[in-house]
Amino acid sequence: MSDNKNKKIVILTGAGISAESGIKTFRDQNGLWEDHNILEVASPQGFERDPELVHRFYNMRRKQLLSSEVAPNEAHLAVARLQRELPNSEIFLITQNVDNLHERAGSPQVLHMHGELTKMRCIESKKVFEIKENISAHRACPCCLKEGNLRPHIVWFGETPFSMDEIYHHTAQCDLFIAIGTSGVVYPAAMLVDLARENGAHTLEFNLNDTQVSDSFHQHIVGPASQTVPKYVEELLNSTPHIT
Ligand code: BV8
Repeated sequence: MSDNKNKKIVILTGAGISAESGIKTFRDQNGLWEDHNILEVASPQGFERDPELVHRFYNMRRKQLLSSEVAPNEAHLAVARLQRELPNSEIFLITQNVDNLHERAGSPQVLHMHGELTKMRCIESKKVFEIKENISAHRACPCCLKEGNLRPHIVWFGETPFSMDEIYHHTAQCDLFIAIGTSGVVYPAAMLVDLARENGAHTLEFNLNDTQVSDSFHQHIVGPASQTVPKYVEELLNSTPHIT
């Protein structure tokens, strides 16, 4: 990473960054997919087949997220601190997570490539609405007043993630690509490290253990994100001169 130009950094987070906030990951022990058939609750076909089941799946997760038991952890706070304090840098935060913990930690910019738990959208108009309470399939949509037209504003399997052009643009331009708490199982997020590396970026993976894409990373920092990420951010901030 040369020092005489703005450092371009892309950070990609997954469920592992929210694990220590009490939010279940997908594929770990007692993860979300252990209790649910993925395609029943996280696919358009599943929603078509049983919208009530899918609404219940997201209502349960939204209720937990908005309860007092869940808050951003030290890893979310460290990412927000880096975004705010690292001089002469452009940091672009992409999350696969549908929780709002990066925003609540104070991150000034967050791109939710897989959508957001606190949002719903109209199937017809595509209008997006903030939502805090439980939704049922009989709820009339606020824009067309039709029952059954509201769906979670979530990217399901087989659907195209949001803002892929912007994601590819930043990833292909960055000097440093950091992945925090993702298993590297889900595409196209899992291939972003290869795009960054092909374009000369240094690549760094934070995880509890090896993942399916660990071989694509130059560097690994192993351990719980709430400990490893703040330590790394502190060191990076202390080692970065303020180029005036
Ligand atoms: C697409 C929203 C085309 C839902 C999610 C065959 C058939 C059909 C499709 C496919 C196929 N093969 C491949 C595909 C594509 C498919 C896919 O990848 N399937 C996988 C399962 C093989 N992908 C898609 O369908 C995507 N769309 O491909 O469209 C396209 C392609 C390119 C360009 C344009 C269009 C859509 C995928 C999005 C699906 N929706 N989420 C919801 O949340 O309910 S995916 C879901 O998995 C979450 O978003 C989650 O974020 C994501 C990835 O999981 P992770 O975040 O990595 O979480 P995971 O539990 O897996 O891992 C946690 C990690 O954290 C672990 O490594 C663990 O060690 C670590 N960890 C745990 N604790 C800690 C920790 N690390 C540090 N500290 C800790 N304390």
